[in-house]
Amino acid sequence: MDHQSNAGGFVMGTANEKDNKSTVGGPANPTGSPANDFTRKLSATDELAAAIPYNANKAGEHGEASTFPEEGQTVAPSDPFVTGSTLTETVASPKVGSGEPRLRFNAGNEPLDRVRADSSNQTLTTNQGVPVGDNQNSLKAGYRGPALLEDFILREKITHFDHERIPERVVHARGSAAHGYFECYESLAQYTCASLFAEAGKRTPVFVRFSTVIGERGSADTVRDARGFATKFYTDEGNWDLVGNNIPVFFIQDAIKFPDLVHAAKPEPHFAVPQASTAHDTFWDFVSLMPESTHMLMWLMSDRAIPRSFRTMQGFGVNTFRLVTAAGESRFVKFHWQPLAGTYSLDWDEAVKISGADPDFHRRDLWEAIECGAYPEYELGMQIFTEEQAEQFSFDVLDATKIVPEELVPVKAVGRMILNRNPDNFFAETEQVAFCAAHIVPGLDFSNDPLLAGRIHSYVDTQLTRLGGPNFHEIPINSPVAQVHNNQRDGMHRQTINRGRVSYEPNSLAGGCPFQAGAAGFRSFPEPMKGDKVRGKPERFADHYTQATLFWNSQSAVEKVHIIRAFRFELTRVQSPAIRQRMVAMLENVASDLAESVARGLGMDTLPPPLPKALKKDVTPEVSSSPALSLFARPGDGGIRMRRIAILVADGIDGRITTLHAGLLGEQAVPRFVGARLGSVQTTEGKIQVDVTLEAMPSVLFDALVVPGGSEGVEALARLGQALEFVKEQYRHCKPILVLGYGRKLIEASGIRWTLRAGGQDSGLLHFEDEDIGNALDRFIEAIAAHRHFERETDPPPV
Ligand code: HDE
Repeated sequence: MDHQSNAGGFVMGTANEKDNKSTVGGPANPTGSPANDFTRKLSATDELAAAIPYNANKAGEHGEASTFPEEGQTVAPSDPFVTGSTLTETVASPKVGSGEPRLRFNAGNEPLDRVRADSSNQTLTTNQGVPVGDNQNSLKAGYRGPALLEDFILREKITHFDHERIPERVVHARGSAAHGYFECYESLAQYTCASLFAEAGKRTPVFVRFSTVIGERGSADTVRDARGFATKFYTDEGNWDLVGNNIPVFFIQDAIKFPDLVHAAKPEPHFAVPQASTAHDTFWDFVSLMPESTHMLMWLMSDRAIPRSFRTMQGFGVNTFRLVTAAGESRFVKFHWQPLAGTYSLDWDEAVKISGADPDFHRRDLWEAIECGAYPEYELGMQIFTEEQAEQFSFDVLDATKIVPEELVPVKAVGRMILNRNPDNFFAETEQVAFCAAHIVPGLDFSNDPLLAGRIHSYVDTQLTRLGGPNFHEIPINSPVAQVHNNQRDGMHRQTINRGRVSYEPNSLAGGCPFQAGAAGFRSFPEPMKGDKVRGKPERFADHYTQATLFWNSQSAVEKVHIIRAFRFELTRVQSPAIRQRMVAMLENVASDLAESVARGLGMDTLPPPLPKALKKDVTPEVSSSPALSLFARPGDGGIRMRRIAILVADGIDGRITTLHAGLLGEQAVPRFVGARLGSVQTTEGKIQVDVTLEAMPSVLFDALVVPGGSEGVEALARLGQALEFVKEQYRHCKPILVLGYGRKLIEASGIRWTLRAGGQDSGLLHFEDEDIGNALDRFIEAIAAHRHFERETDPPPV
């Protein structure tokens, strides 16, 4: 026999010898010739190792050649058992499976069906599958005796319960999510080789989580805050997370300031107040010393920060990213989401009251819309531009406090996203989903935005604590639909059972697998780098005000009033006058009318001098106004789907109201009969059932109001304080109100005038006779589609 021996003294068979054996740990009962499976495996393994005599890729890892990485070297084994962990893998059982190894396959990437559980017609068990006979009583020594330590059923149940909570997200703790899909309009191959943009009609599953930033997990939905808009695209080349916000800029320019920002905004540490609000000293102290936050503050004080619904807000990638083609060409890109329902927001007074009436307002709205089949829809847009273009801009595209005005680079619509499935389980999906700014796919890449760099690090890191270790990618909601094959192993809560003994690369013992994809895999854009290693910012980052002014100039008169009021509210809550002064001094650099109005609102008699500017020279912006920055730029499709409409009812109202109710339902709106108590009310034509009560669903939870006719019913409503309050609040929040026949008495009893204070018609206050319901419906639908009727608004409100 001609054996080869290696340094470790092992004696291995050669490829020609089919009956060789390990001399270290041979089979307990060697069978000699003909070769048994064990010896066949040894020699076939050696065959496989011998087929890779050296690492042929090594030379390509260096110099120029490394920019086009080669595919890894592989050899197929002569028999599948060669790369298996064990020869006994063909032994089947209800636990280990079929006994047919699933080669080249990771079952962990199969659809979520694999982990969904339903208990219909099943008995209750412990976590070990043991049927539980009694789920009412713990085990005791006698009926009145002490509970026994041996009660493993009680102890398992309580122990699991004790550990049900996981740490909440450091920021964006409060959120709601849905499944859906993204559909590409056309091939974007000329800009990117990302597979999800490869062809028209291509669909990619998505999971989207919307969130507030500052509030804790149980905080209210309608607080003033930026909203997270994070989308996980389960592409066939891996997961891409577009972790954006509903505001296109951010407070800071460098990741190193993020902990400071969040500490300043979160509840003050000595007494943990206030919850989910920036209206306190530490926040305004910090931002007034950080003038780069001015632009973001303008957005944050606008109605963008109190959206009506997740369905009615835009989303933005914020940071500048890159698109990369198959040929390696790259352009910059900014991502935009546009809601098809249009952009609508709440009124501040309304938002505050909703926080009490229904803290889950946005969560409920998203859930109900999807359950009703009114699937939220958004269009994905891209602003695509070259580095040369970017160099010409008056601002730096690596500065996350700046937008690229649409006048400079238009937004190209590239596809649509539809959210058409609610999660089955909030914790398993919405709470455990782990978004990460570092999750990108071939065809996309990062820019050098220093905020983005910090984000690339932060998101994986935070999950290690929140989700308890490095295997959070295996949690079903996080695992890609693309197959996962690598040599990462072990760690807390590992799910994958990797077959075989190889967990390193290069290898020959697994035929080189899994092998590197080479040029077909992810390749970073080889952006040339120059410059000293420094801590500092480029000059253009020092322009803190030009785009804040651009935003201000682009707002309608109503939006400007709302911004002034928001500053007034927040700064009124600030205890320190010096901080208020500093903020007003900052706003003087944005617009003098803004600063003056805010100062007046704060009772300041004189304006402080403007804050000194960091940038001494003036910047000439490309545009001085950009209509797309107004919330009113996207009124939506004119429909009234999912708008909640209250119809006040009491015994004696005019029965023809049911025709109106049916008409509203026909438009996919959500009309509700609102009465003093549940049960039925008697109309002039029959009975109708009350859906909800004035106390359970107050005015702020509705988008519009109908006051029916019928003298007896209207008189009854006019005697109810809650009904009068209801009407007043609808009016105050500028919502459309349809009044039928005698219902006008309720309007008058509420102190509401039919005409505007400034004179002229109130387009949102409609009166029709009871028999004219057809016309009334048409006009009412138009008024609801217009959302709010701000011409009615005065400060302070008259009713
Ligand atoms: Fe985040 N951010 N962020 N962020 N962020 C997190 O990750 C962070 C930033 C955004 O629904 C955390 O899983 C740093 C900008 C969203 O689960 C954490 C910096 C934008 C979500 C984190 C930023 C965002 C997060 C907390 C500055 C808009 C919620 C929990 C360098 C483009 C995602 C978690 C979800 C969540 C870090 C700035 C959006 C701690 C360090 C700018 C939508 O990793």
